[in-house]
Amino acid sequence: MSEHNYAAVAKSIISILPRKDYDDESLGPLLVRLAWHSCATYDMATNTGGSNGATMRFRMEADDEGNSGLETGRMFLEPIKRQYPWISYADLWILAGCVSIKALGGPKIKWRPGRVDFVDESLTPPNGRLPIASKGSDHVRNVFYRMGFNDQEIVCLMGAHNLGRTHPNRSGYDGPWVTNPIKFSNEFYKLLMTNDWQYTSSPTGRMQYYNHDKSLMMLPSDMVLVQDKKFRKYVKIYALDKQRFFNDFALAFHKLNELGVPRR
Ligand code: DDH
Repeated sequence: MSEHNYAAVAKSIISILPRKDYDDESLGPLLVRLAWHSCATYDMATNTGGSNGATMRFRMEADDEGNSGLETGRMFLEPIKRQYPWISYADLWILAGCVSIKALGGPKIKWRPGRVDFVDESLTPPNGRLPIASKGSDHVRNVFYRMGFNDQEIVCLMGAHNLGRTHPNRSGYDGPWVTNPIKFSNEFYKLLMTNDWQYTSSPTGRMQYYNHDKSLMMLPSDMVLVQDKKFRKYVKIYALDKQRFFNDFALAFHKLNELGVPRR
């Protein structure tokens, strides 16, 4: 084991999560998305991208349209990085995501240190590898198959949309997915199975799904999970069995955050 005290870093991250002046009063969902997007550039065929390198520090990746808003997440972690300068950004961002999922009532995610921060900016993966919310099942499959995931893992990972919300000033979409966006649960799947969804324009003109009183939303890419028969099977399973969702999610999120990380 390394002499570095990662448990202390985790504790410090937990201490900054509650925030009265931010969204639903927790930074957790934003930090989960930061961890996800630092992994989601992975390409199995070339073994490039992924969380190793923390390449979102570099302008090109930071400016990828899909990463809009994540500078705020990185900024909130700066005091932690200053407190523990020995931890790499790459490890810190993933640790923050894992710790946030647990702190918001989700499963414990296995996490291992060892990611490094690339100095060479040319190792930044190309833009355009992140999923696009307006696209259909082919696109969703292409993105996740590129990372090495199967249909069950896709549906399971998308369950992270039990947390947080979309922001008109970031993605252009509007609203949270579930009634309590700072509690990890399987409500997302239960809601997907209802027929309460209207395809309507958000205030910024983005087409999305709202429920009857517009208090909840789904992205077109979320709705794909019930429109596509092969995906829908897993939505049903996770809607009915919260424990199975938690167990599968812990495995899939761990797999996600190990993609492209060199291990002996
Ligand atoms: Fe997501 N996501 N996501 N997402 N995501 C957004 C927010 C959050 C897509 C689009 C969006 C995953 C998959 C997809 C989280 C976690 C995960 C927003 C809103 C959009 C748009 C951003 C904003 O306006 O602030 C698309 C498309 C996909 C897809 O794969 C097809 C996955 C797999 C995860 C994961 O963590 C494993 C979280 C958490 C949020 C809430 C962020 C917040 O600030 O709150």
